[in-house]
Amino acid sequence: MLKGLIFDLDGVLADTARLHLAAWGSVAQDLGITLPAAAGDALRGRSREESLTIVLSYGPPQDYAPAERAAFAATKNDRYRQAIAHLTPKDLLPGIPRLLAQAKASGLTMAIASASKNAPAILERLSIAADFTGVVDPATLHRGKPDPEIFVKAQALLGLAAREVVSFEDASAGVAAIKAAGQFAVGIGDAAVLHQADLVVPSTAALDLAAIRTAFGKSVS
Ligand code: B16
Ligand code: MG
Repeated sequence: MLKGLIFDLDGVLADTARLHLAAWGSVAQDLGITLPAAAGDALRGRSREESLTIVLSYGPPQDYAPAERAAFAATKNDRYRQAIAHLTPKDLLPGIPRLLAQAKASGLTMAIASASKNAPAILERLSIAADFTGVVDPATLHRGKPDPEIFVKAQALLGLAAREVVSFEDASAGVAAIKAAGQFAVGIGDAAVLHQADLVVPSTAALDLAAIRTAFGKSVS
């Protein structure tokens, strides 16, 4: 029986993936690196440290000292935080307010499984922090997505079993993490990229709790 929903944040609840990309793009520009179009997908769902490695891989090979890398990551985060300071509830992606309302009305409990250390601040800006029973602290994780750890921890925060939750992701690494956790995965985006998901919708506007329940019911019966 479906008892809980677990959400990735960036690219699922809010369109912050473009803000991450813009902040990395400006840091890359400072370093004389131009990010290719593929960078958007490559950076989706990756931790800040992993993202920096990906950004630097688009430039000429160079050995940066740990302090330099930390400074690049801090600059990116400063610029990203300036961008998220302007978020309001209007920045929730289409279909998300309705889905959260449907979930609350039917008594489902909800948690956040975001790799972002800025997730609590973003939830406050979007005025949805109170909707979630738990937010996994990414600082406690040993491994990032596609490792299942973050989704297993989110499920534990809800006190539920894998077969009682549905998890939502926009990144292929995130969908892989959900499946490795043994949970039902709803992918949001390109079905070819998110082929491991149990159900894929092209955008958040197409999310509907009744349709998700139907697909979930078939998977557990
Ligand atoms: P921060 P998600 C991820 O969030 C983003 O998709 C990814 O682009 C970002 O690098 C990562 O969070 C870390 O974010 O630098 O704010 O700690 O998609 O897992 O909600
Ligand atoms: Mg995401």
